[in-house]
Amino acid sequence: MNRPVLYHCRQARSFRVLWMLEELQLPYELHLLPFPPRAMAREYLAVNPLGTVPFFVDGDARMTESSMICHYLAQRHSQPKLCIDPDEPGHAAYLNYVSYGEATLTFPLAIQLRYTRLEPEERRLPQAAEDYRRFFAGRLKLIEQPLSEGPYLCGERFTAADISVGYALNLGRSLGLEESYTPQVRDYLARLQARPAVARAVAAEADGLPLPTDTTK
Ligand SMILES: N[C@@H](CCC(=O)N[C@@H](CS)C(=O)NCC(=O)O)C(=O)O
Repeated sequence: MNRPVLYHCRQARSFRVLWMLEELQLPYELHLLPFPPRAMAREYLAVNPLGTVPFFVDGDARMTESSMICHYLAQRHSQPKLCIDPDEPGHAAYLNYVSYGEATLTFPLAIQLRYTRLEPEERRLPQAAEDYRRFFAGRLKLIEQPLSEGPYLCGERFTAADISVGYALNLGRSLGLEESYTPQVRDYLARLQARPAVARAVAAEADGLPLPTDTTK
């Protein structure tokens, strides 16, 4: 069987998929791209017209949404089991957290990142950055209760939901927003970051390509 193929930029949302592949210990083919690929690797537009990462190929499947790729992989590979099935308690909450990590938590961070660091000085928007910092901090409420009750969002089982949310929390920390994390959220992030699969994913992406700098081109 062909190995799945992942197009990835270091530290971008495609890291979620790399992390999931390492959790499942699947063989895969990794294509590392400079950031942003639509400007720095224009031939990539023939692969993914959006120019975004991840782009994931598995047989006939073509996918561009990082959290959903993690869920897809978790459903197709049961050793270890990294999802909550429809017939198990907590399935709805699991699905909700998978999507929440991207749609609710990463979205305001992307605006923060863009208007504090990626845009050239004259296009930065301190008010937008501050508004979305508050937005992000307020939206963390949803994970505070489950993390006061168990080690992971869905209780004792580590799942794709933790990868989706964990990526966002780590990005928030790298943007200096860790002060809005409760002690339980901080411990949770440390627990996720200590996973051997994270270390393997970091090693896999460390090939010296430039870090994300400019999305305006
Ligand atoms: N919702 C998508 C977002 C994908 C996305 O926007 N990726 C960013 C990197 S974090 C990207 O490729 N940006 C480059 C660009 O917009 O040209 C996901 O979760 O994968």
